[in-house]
Amino acid sequence: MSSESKNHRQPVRSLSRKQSENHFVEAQTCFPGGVNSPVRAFRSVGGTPVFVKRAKGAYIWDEDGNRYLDFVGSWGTAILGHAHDEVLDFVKHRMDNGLSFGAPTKEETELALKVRHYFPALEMMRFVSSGTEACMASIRLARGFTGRSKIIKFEGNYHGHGDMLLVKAGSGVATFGLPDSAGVTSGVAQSTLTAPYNDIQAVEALFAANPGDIAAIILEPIVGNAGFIRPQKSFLSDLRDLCSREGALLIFDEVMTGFRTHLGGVQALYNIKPDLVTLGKVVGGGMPLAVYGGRSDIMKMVAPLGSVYQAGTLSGNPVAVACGLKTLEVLGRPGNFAQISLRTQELVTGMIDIAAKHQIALQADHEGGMFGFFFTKSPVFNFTDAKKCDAEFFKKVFHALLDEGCYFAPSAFEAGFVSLAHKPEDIQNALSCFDRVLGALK
Ligand code: HOZ
Repeated sequence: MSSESKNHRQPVRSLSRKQSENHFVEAQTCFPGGVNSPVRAFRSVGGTPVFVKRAKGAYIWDEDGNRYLDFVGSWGTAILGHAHDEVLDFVKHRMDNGLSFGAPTKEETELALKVRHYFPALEMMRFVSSGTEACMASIRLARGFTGRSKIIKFEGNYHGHGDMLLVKAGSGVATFGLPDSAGVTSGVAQSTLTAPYNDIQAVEALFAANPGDIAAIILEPIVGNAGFIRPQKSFLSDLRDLCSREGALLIFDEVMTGFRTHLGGVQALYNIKPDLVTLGKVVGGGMPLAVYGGRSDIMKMVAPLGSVYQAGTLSGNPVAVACGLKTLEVLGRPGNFAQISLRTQELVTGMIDIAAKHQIALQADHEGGMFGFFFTKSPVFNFTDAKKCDAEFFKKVFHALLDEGCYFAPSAFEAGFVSLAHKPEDIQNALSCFDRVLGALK
């Protein structure tokens, strides 16, 4: 048993977070809601966000010195665990050569070849700095390539905060129950058509009503931003067939699922070849790096080869590339991904058993190192189903788990993540906490 795990705290009902509270008061004078990304503000669960001082392995520590077993992992980014020694050494070494050049480096190509090894659909690619950028650029490219203007996305799917994608979006938009975002013009929003996830008939109806107008379908091939929702039966292959038939592009947003549900993403799991793909989070290993890419005939339309413009000073940043390179190297070592998957499976099957023991309705699922759970009786196939979950009960469970030293996403509509640093005893500790919490709250 690791010393981190051995020392896992015994249950306490309330942790002091005085320092976090003080920092939160001050942060609110600087940042809207005191945060730089909305879900972090804890608004949907109430209370004070945990102000993180440091993180190592499967744990984070707050400014009050409390330690938490982390199932957020920087929203999936920290797949090796936090501050992995080999990654840190490699990144520090790279930093000695400079932080940003705004010019090409050989390491960018090394990383691109690694990405293509796992994701052969990315025949050519571009590095950008965030998943938002990757998705925005992929939509512009799909429109440029097809000469069509409309896109289809799914309710509760989140593809970053580009205007055209903030329509019936997931993540913070779903968490806070916002209809859509103010500031997105109706002209822009009108070009975004939406359908319920897992509903191929609804998508077919959109194509029938908009003949020759639809440039692309973009989706999370396993949803993480409305909680964890799996594609049913032939949904992904039906979308593939439909796009091919209609001359529209199929875009898999694997920012969350890439290298996370499978080393080759959901496209490898379900054996589907999308036309364009977006990646983020794991690919940068904790540094701001994301990717979009796909068929080379499409990617050749990107400037300077073609007429679709996209650029960025920090694109392909050398420190971020180094972090991504080492992260993927460690992740790809024999047995590592299987270990993450096994820990995740142990967690989720344990949660299901515990909920059953306490007669609490729970739907939970997992793939690779990603998981999700809803407090609801019925299976969840789309965002409408997800919204039927008991969000009030979730809040109580969330806070009780936090007080037990387990940090889960502060939203009923976000996925959770397990890393290589999570040991069997960490999972057992988390399950003991879950058992105590459900026992106390039922
Ligand atoms: N959009 C992220 C979760 N799906 C949250 C980002 C953050 O708060 O860091």
